[in-house]
Amino acid sequence: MAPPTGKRVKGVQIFRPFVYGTTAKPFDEKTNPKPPGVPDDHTHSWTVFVKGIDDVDITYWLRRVQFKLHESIPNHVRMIEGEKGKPFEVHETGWGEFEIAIKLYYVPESAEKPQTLYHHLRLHPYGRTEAEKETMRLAGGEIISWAYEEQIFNEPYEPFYEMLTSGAMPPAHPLPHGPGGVGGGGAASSAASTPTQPGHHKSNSKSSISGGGGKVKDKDKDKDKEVQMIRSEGGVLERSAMIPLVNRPGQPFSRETEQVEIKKLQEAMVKVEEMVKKSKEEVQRKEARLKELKAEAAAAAAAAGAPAGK
Ligand code: SLL
Repeated sequence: MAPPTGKRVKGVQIFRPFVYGTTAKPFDEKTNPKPPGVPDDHTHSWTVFVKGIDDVDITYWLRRVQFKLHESIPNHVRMIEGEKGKPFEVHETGWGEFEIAIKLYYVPESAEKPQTLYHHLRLHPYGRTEAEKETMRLAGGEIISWAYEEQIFNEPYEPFYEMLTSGAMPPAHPLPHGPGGVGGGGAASSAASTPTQPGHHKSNSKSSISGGGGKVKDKDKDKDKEVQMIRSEGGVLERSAMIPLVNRPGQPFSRETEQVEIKKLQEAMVKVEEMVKKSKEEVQRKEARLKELKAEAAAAAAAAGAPAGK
């Protein structure tokens, strides 16, 4: 690998959201028939993947991904090369759950060493409670186990910083089948009713955004407006650090989810505080009782007239 050129951009951290995980489905004659050639003991089809949030392209920072599967699987080490706008993924069939090692190889310009994540393939409903498992069972038999993650690039080299921060743009043409580039009020307003269509991006519009915060810093006001409208629907810009505002089917990681989680944490904190308060009161009651008992014992000893310590 050629050594990276240029200096590091001091004091800058760029992060890029991504999602990884597994999706599994039991074989079923009607909903998921077993393809010919699949061994009898295989019960599920499953996929393991790494992809951009909202399906945006991430191959400008992630070059390839190695998935290390269970050794019982033929060719259990799979290297997947990045293809622009497509997830890194492996489709398989099998009967058992296991830990998958997911090794991320970055673009050479980043000069980053590969990094490994671990993910447990789930085939069966899981959760802390029976109710959680039941919810999964009801979801059409599909078992999803996905994680949101943020890749942080600390003080990137200048050329890589350019790659990371230039060219933020809408992820899709706002008109489903419209020809030409993005632009014009009509296109922008239809974007509001047509959420992002990954893989259909043709535009060269050059809205750039700051990697750290995800704010538009373009001079072109019309483009800004268009970007804002797409954002307001929860879609994210390509080459950005944005997180969708709202959930859509198959896209559970958003500000909306974050708010729900924050609310759950706040409620849990209130509960914990109540429990701590009750425990403290209980300790106080017990201490008071202990004091009483000690006083009673001392009084009894004094009444018996026994000399202390004998
Ligand atoms: C278990 N420790 O016992 C795990 C191992 C292995 C899963 C699970 C084989 C697929 C194939 C397969 O599903 N292995 O033969 O291609 O649950």
